[in-house]
Amino acid sequence: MNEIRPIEPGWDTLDALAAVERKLLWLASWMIHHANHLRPNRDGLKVGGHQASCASVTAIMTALYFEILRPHDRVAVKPHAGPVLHAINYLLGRQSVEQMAGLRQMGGAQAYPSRVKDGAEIDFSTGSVGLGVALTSFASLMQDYVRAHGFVDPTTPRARHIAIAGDAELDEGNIYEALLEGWKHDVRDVWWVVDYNRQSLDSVMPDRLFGRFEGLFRDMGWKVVSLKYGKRLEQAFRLPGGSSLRGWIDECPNSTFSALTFQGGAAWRQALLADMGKSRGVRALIDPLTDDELGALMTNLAGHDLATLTEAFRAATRTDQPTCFLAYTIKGMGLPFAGHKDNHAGMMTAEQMEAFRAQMRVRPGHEWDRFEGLANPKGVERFVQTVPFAAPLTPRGRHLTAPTIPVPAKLPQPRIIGRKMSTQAGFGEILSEIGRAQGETAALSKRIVTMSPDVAVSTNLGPWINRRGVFDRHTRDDVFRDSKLASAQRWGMNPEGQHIELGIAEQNLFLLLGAAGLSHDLNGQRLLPVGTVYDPFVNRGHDALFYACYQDARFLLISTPSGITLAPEGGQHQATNTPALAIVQDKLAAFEPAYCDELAILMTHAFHWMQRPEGSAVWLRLSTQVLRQPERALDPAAVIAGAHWVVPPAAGADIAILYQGAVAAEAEAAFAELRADVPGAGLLALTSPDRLYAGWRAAQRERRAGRPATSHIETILSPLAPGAALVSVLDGHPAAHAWLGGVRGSKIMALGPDRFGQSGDVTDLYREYEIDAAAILDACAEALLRR
Ligand SMILES: Cc1ncc(C[n+]2csc(CCOP(=O)(O)OP(=O)(O)O)c2C)c(N)n1
Ligand SMILES: [Mg+2]
Repeated sequence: MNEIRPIEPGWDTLDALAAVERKLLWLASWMIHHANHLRPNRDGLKVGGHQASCASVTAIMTALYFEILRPHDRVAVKPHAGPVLHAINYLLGRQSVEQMAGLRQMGGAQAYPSRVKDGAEIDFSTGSVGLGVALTSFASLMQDYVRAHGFVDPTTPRARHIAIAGDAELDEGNIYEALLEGWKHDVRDVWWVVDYNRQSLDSVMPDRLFGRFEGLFRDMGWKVVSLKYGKRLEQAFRLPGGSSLRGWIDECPNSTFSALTFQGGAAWRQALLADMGKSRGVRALIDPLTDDELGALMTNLAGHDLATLTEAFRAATRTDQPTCFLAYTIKGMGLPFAGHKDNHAGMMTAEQMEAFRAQMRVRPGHEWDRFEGLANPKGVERFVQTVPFAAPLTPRGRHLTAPTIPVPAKLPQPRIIGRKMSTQAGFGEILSEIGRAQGETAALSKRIVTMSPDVAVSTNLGPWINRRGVFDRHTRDDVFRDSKLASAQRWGMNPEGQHIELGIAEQNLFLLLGAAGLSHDLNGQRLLPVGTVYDPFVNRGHDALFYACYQDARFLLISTPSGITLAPEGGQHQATNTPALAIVQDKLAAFEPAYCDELAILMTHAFHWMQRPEGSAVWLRLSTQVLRQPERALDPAAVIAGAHWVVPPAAGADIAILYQGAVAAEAEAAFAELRADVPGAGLLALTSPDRLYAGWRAAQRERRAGRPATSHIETILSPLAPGAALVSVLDGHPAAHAWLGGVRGSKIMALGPDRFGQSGDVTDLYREYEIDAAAILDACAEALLRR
């Protein structure tokens, strides 16, 4: 099965791979050493880096990148192996010495691979362990999606989606959520290659864990390929005494194996002879070997054996079943702290590095040279140029592009004016109208893909789904419909469907939004993903949301219903922190409309903004609060910028009421009374404290740079008297508004629930949490008095 190809007389591909592996081990170690010891350190902080983690996975990455991968494959590399990835790209001519020498320095290579900061050679950012691994499964699902919808030329080769994972990543719960979801969707073209060094950050893993992983993966329909021993050990096992040796290693506790690895050949000999010196054939196996040779034999695990690795990867030709390779490795392999339980952040000392340099035959001053110290540098150079992965995916790197999908100036809209309806219902109706795919919206409609973690119907995605169908690679009938049982919801699945239904796992929603939101870049096909989730459970998936934003994925998040307005549902379902979260999350433009006319403007904007190079993902926080929809003319630019006057203040007015979202009616009621006393007062609708704050900060930066700039919030508050009182209200923590007082030095009374909610009706809860009209009026009175 193995295809060891001669390159030149006496030299074949395995020799070349071994040379590359050696070079990568040196470069990754040197990069980290350089960052920590050879650069000026201005703040005295540890720079850090993971030489042992890199050494653990170097052979695996060598085999993959220099033999197995094809340019269209997509890889998530475990975060702490970033330096190996940079070294690989360097050997392939796609990374600079400056970047590597700047590892963990501003402007240099990032600590952990970053799509955005490290540029176009990185397929997936990693850093929060477990997420990059799971993302490969969702990215593969989205590959199937774009192909099933006919967006991709079917002759384009399918990408394998590969995660190179640390074994401790398998402790993360999101891995198992992703495995289950992957099973449901019958994912394929996925490989997870586990660097099975049986060490995490703190220590050696318990032995009891082994065997669990294999069973778990198999239960989820995966093929598991356990790669335990390298060729030399396998050969020794076949000799007399070999079966005893194998039995001994198989039984050896992880911590003993690690400790012996660290201690080296003499310790191995002592342990082996103590345990099986009398077993037939064992001495004949061991005695002829020097200590070094014995140490090398005992640590000849498959994850460091290029022949075993390439053979196993090449043999995995089935694409229809995801495959997990459990490749046994030693953390720190080839370095002085190999196997030591404390080696995670361990770093070679200057003396150890010098010894390592001598071993690698690297001359001082030539540390960054590509092929320095190799026996056959020219041969390796030629080999590197011919590996399949060396063919660039695009001339600009691995990030693809896709044209923008035209968005009509105005989305088709249901009749809204005069009706009593909520923003959540409005969202469902607008999306349903888009789903008709008539005229100008046809193109937009085709590229929208919705997704929800088991809350599609209760977040009003139902009408859209009825029009566009549920996605599945296989056609599955809707049993209720076929049996003529009444249901408002069609649930037949087919490859043309445009809704992806997930189980209740919010991390999966955000990972899928992340994968779908990178489709333009990964598949060269733009999608407009729309995900719905209950607002409080944004918290449940927040790390994955943060992760999706960090990768600059583009999607529309709808969180609904929200706040204590969920009244009877009680405190666990009432998130008050999300409006503040919306402000502080980068690469996510967040809005909270109160009325459906604002919502329509914001949805149109979202489909634009998601596609703009300078844009971002968009978040709309919606509500089930029913409000009578006004007839009025809105300035879309103001709604998008974050605030518009419902009733503009008189010039020099002393007070304004500001509201956000579902509490609009309370603000209006309070305002009507306030106006009787203070005729010039203003009523301001806040559609996005997030955009207002971002705009204010941007204007401040401009002004500091000496350029004139005025932000929307400064402009819109400018008719008020200097120091005018602001009374603001939202169904969320008032910290989201507190900053508004700083814009013009106004007094601000920010109202909003700042304690856990509870069951009740809106009347009781708004009173209890002081966001009803009476509370707003009290705040106005206090604010005016204090002036
Ligand atoms: C979500 C998350 N929690 C904690 C960490 C800190 N951390 C970084 S690496 C690591 C251990 C990783 O062990 P493993 O995946 O086995 O990697 P390896 O042994 O190959 O270094 C931890 C806990 C992290 N990066 N992400
Ligand atoms: Mg590990």
